[in-house]
Amino acid sequence: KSYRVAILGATGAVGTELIELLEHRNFPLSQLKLLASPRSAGQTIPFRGESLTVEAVADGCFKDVDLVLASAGGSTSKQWLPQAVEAGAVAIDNSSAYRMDPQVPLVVPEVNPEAAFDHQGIIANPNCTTILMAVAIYPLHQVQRIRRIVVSTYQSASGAGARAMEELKTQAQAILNGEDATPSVLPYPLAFNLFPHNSPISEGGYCQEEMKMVNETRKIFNEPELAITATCVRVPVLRAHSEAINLEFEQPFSRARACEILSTAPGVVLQENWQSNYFPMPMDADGRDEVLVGRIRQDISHPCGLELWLSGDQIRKGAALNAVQIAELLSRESGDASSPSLSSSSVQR
Ligand code: A2P
Ligand code: 11C
Repeated sequence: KSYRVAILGATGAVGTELIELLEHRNFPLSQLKLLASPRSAGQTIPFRGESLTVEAVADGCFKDVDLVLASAGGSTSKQWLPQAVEAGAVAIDNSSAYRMDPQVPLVVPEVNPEAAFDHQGIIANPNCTTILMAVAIYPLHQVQRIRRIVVSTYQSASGAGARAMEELKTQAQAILNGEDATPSVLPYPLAFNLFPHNSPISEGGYCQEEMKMVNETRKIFNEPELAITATCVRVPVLRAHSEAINLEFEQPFSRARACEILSTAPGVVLQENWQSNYFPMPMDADGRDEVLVGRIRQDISHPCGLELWLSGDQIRKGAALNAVQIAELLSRESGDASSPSLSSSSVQR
């Protein structure tokens, strides 16, 4: 079976990657509709040897669509996805709009693939920092329960979209040229600088990005009480996020055992060379599907503590790839008539 697919936000950083992944992973599709704002209508994008024209999202545009991959921001998802589901499509949403909705599964295929089938039309893709951390630590959590997570992030411009990536490049050049480098996309200059994550401050002084890491990880792991604290920082990297993660387990967990588990964990590449001080870096993670994990070491401040470091491509595994993997899960199950699938008739509304 092949599917009629629409990408909402096709001209953005994640949308561009979605198109590339659908092409290269040979997703079974019979039609691809590219949707964005009216600003991009008429733009053409190559796909499988053809030139596809971007359309402005509009009433009625989902009537011949089986699957929507959305990455156009929360308000756009809220505005259009109910209509897409109503028209019979299944939507995989990259925005934060539906993630904490109890009716909506929040899925990382390496962690909770079964949750994807329990949908009512919308499936949420987690925040990028959450996905990268979940892929790296869930295999350890399965062996020995994690009691507390302390995470600090080093997030690239790509997390703020294609325009923020462009701004980092032009700003760096402007600074080197001694020209005006006033930002217009991000709130502060990112070139040769960093700042605490630019999402609004919410509960108790945590920013929204930090609370996403707390709440989304709990939902994906199905561990509503898991203790998590996060500090999120935007750094002048173009693409790929990094994270320093401190884990406290219920029992001591040796570095050797953690390395053994992570060396075969799905979606993880263990990357450590202690002699040359070579560990995961965003430049190595850029364009890769896997989360690179390294610098695994015993926490000298706690008998049950373990430290680790990761870099992962925010646009790829942190967003587009995770969404395509969810679509692949659903499409594989569609062959089995008893499973909820991508066909609208099986979606219970
Ligand atoms: P457009 O390029 O027409 O503005 P990024 O995350 O890289 O900033 O990309 C955001 C994506 O979401 C783009 O494809 C953008 O389209 C799309 N988008 C933003 N706002 C809307 C909207 N109101 N309706 C449809 N698409 C939107
Ligand atoms: C960032 N993670 O790097 C954010 C961007 O909830 O999907 C994505 C926000 C989200 O800035």
